[in-house]
This record gives sequence, structure tokens and C-alpha cells, in this order.
Amino acid sequence: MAVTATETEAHPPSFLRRYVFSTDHKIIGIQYWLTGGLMGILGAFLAGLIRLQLTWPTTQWNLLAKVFPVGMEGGFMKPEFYISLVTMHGTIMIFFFVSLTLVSGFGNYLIPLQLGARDMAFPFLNMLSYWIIVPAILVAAASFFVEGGAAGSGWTAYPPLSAIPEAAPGSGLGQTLWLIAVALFIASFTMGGLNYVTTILNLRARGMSLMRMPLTIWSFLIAAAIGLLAFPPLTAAAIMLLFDRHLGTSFYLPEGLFVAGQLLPNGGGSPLLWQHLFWFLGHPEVYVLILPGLGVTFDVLVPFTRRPAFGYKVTVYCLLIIAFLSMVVWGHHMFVSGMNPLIGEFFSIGTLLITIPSTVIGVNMIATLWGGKLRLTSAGMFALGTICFFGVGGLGGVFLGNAAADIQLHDTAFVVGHFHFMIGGVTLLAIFAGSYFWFPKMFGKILSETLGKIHFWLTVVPFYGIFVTMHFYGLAGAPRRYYSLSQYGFLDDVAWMPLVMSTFAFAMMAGQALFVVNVIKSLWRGQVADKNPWEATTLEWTAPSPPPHGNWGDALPVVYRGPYEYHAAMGGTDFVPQTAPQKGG
Ligand code: HEM
Ligand SMILES: [Cu+2]
Repeated sequence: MAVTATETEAHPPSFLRRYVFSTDHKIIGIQYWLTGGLMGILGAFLAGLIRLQLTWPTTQWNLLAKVFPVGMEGGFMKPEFYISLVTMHGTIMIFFFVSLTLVSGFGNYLIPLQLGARDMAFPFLNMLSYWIIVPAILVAAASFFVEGGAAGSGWTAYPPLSAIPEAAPGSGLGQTLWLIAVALFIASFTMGGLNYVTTILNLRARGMSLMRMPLTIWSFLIAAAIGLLAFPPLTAAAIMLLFDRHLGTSFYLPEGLFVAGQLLPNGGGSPLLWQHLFWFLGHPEVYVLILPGLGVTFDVLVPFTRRPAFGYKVTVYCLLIIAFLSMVVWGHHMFVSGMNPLIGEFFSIGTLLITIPSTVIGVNMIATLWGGKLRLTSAGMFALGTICFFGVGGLGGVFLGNAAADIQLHDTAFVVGHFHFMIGGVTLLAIFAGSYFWFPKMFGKILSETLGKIHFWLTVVPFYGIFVTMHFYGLAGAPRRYYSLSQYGFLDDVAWMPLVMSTFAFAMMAGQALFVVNVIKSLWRGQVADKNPWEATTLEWTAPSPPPHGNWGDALPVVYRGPYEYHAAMGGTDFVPQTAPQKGG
């Protein structure tokens, strides 16, 4: 299946086969990275609209009325448009930004390179997985322009709102398109997952034992495995939801529902069934995104501390334990669903157990810094930021994992603040850490460090500003997914907070423009990168920047040692690549 070097030289492929319908893992990785980046910009734009509404609910926005003539009729945001924005912001950020950039982008790019392979195990399947994502995105984007607008039942799509087309404007065609987009995403991610697991288990270079794999690879392997286990239930759930919507079944619909004064004929189903099936996917999905974030953080951190990753094996075991626990704690999203308190206790304990391996990983990250010779590059700074966000996010999780506290905090802005640190922040910073770090390999140019550092501060400071404030806004009782909160007297004391959050949000968005500028500027005339600009040890740094089709010329690399042999104390050449033979062997 894999390409050989001679095959590549024999017939140079056309432009279309080379850059568009390519089966080369590096091109596919870059396609995912770019597509995900564009979706991140779209998701941020939607977040901007949400913030506008929450901060200035009575202001008239004539320009926006021109862009969204229905949702912003007369310049004022309709409630149903607001909830569509929230739904699509969450959906796009999770499924089409973080999943694509971090997991599919870096995964496809790095797995063969860090393992010493020529390509993924199934290159055609790999190309197909990307080209299924494209229609998924088009379907999701089109839903903004259909009657009733985009889906409006949250990224969690709870029935009955999502199951009854007449329930609300966004429950119509927009919801059906949402389900199709998510189904296509799952099909694509499943193909990717099969490719990841097969490639990692079967295509490692000689000497690359499992315990010599970089932590990034471990995190992709584990993320792919949980993805493969958790996605099928959502697929089944989504098909059942489509049946409820279009074929008159009642999987999720109980008896006695009225819509517009009419009694619905459904009966016998339960909306809670969806919540179980959704969160059986939804919680592991969080780890499908966060574990690669942690893996990438380690791989970026280590070359800039010039010290081996502290507790490598323990980190691997902790990742495995987290993966296992992540499959059995989905009920912590449902504490208020009226579940038996004993079952709630089970989910609470499971959730709090996750804090143990998570803390160990955090401590290993910090211990990696101990005694190191820090090189504060943009990539290294983003990796340090990831550790901080992981800590803050984890602290919020301790509150929410306790059923007794969660019953107060559920569906408040506290939750939104918490999950933005974890699934928004850890992953966002890891994406940037990885981008600054591997950009030279991907494109042969180094990103500007000055712009990178300003970008770092304009990301991290506003992020704290927005989402720490959001925790307190939630503690004051502010509910999430409400299109206007100005009429609630109990929020008078904290009425200044939305402006603070929005100011930081717009500052942060402006800061992200620096990254786009940096990418364009550096591609155009950035400093040319040699093979190993960061003096790092893993295999990708022994290939040219960027590597040719087939990656390694005629001979595959051979691995003699672990991934992180740095000796800060040594001075001079303080690192030993994985391909350096052991002395006397
Ligand atoms: C520019 C930075 C961002 C800002 C200012 C922002 C802001 C917001 C706001 C205001 C809400 C809605 C709160 C509500 O009314 O319920 C929200 C929801 C959400 N955001 Fe973000 N966000 C940002 C980035 C991200 C990122 C990077 C992710 C990545 C995973 C993300 C994932 C979500 C999700 C899953 C929801 C929940 C949607 C739902 O309730 O169905 N956000 N965000
Ligand atoms: Cu969860």
C-alpha cells in the first residue's frame, strides 16, 4: 500500500493529484490544518456575534441586517437566531475546528513522520476522509440559509427540540442538515481513526517499539481508539433521531407533547435516551481532543526545556487510564436529569477519579521544566500556556464533577467558562504550540518569533479575561444559552461583566489576525528552515524540511533509543536523535 521512493520518481503526479486529491499524508494533514483554521475563523466570527448580542442587546446593527436579513431583521437579533449562533459556534469549534486542525491535521502530518513510515496505512481512505469533511462543512454552512435558519438545539441537540420539526424555527430543515453534517463528520473521523490505529500499530520503523514512540503518537493512538468506540452509538442515535423527525417513530418522544396547541401523536419514547447516547460520545469526544493537546504539549515542551519528558511511562499509563475512565463518566452531564442519586454518586466518583491521572500528567509537565534550560520560543511559550489552562480547567472540573455542586451550576455561565478552558483553551494553545513548532517542517520556513510572542500574549491574557470572568458570571447565576439577560434583576450587580468579557473577546480575536499575518508573511519570505531548527530528537527532524513524497529517500530510518534524550547539563550538543546508534551496539 505504502509508496516507495522509486515509484514517486517514475511519474510526477499532476497538480490536481499532488495538492488537491492527494493521497500523501503530509498534503492531507496540511489540508486539514488549513480547513480547520478557516473553520476556527468562522467559529470565532459567530462567537463575536454572540458577544455583541449579550453585551448590547438593544443596539441596532444595520450592517448585520444586510448580511443576515432574516435573523437580524431591522438590525435586532432574533432569539431563534441567537440560539442558532450558539449551536453552530459550538458545533463548528468542536467538530470542524479543533477536531480537524489538532487531531486530523497534526495527526495525519506527524504519524508517519514520527514513526519512520512512508505514509499512512491506507492512503486512499485517508484522502476520502478529507473529501467527506468538505461536504460536511458545506452542509453545515448551508443550514444558515434555509428556512428557519441553522439548528437551534445546542451542539448537544437535545430532543424534543431537535426531534420535532415544528418545535422552533431552527428545528426544521436546519436541524436535519445539522444531523447530516455530523453524520458525515463521524464517517470521516472513523476512517481517520482506523488509519491511525493501523498505521501506529503496524508501520513503525525498525526499533520504534511502543515505548519509544513520542507522546504525541501515544495520544493520537489513544484518541483514535476512544473515538472508534464512542462514535458508533452517536451514529445510531442520530439515525433514530432522523426517524423520529421524518418517519413518525418515537424513540425520544414521550406522550402528551403539545406544539402550537396541538397534541402530538407520539408516545413511549424518552428524551433521556438521547442524552445518554449523546454524552456516551460527547464526553469521550472531549478527550479525543484534549489528549492530543497534551501529547503535542509534551513534544513541544521538551525540546525547549532540553530535558527528557519527566515520567514518560507514567504519562503513557495515565493517558490510558484517562481514556478508560472517560468512557464511563458520561452521566456527569446529566446530574439534573432526575437520575437516581446513587447513580449520580457513581458518575461523581468516576469523574473525580479522572483528576488523579490528570494531575499526574500536569505534574509530569511541570517536573519536565525542573532543572531545564528554558528556551522561550513562541512554540515553547504556547506549550507552557497549555499547562496553565489545563490546571485552571481542571479546577473548574472538580466543582462540576460533584453532583451536589453541579446541580447549582448546571447550565450557567460557570460551565461555559470551565469547558472553554479545557476544550477551547488547552486545545487552542496546543494547536498554536504545534503550529509554531512544526511549521518549519511543514513549509520549510520559520514563523516570525516577534509576531509569535505578541500573538501569545494577545491570546492568553484576553482568554483569562473572558473565561475567568465567565466563571464568576455563572456563580452569580447567569444562565447559558439565553439571548438576553438584561431583564434579570438578580444580575444587576454583575451587569458590568459582559462588557469586560466582550472587550477581551474582541482583543483576542484581533490578536489572532497576527497569526494569519505571520503565516502569510513567513511563507512569502520567512527565514528558511533547515532539517532540525529546534535541535530536536524525534524522527521527523531527520527528514528534509519539507519532506519529499515518501518521506525518507531510499532507506527507512532505524530507531535506537527513546524519543526524548536531552541533557541540559551537558552544554554544546545536548541532544541525541532517535536514530543515533547506542554506543558499542
Ligand atoms: C474567541 C474565543 C471564544 C469566545 C469569545 C467564545 C464564546 C462563547 C459564548 C459566549 C458561548 C455561548 C454561551 C451561551 O450563551 O450559552 C459559547 C459557547 C460554546 N463555545 Fe465558545 N467561544 C470561543 C471559543 C471557543 C472554542 C475555541 C471552542 C472549542 C471547542 C468553543 C466551544 C464552544 C461550545 C462547545 C459552546 C457551547 C455551545 C452550546 O451551548 O451548544 N468556543 N462560546
Ligand atoms: Cu464530560
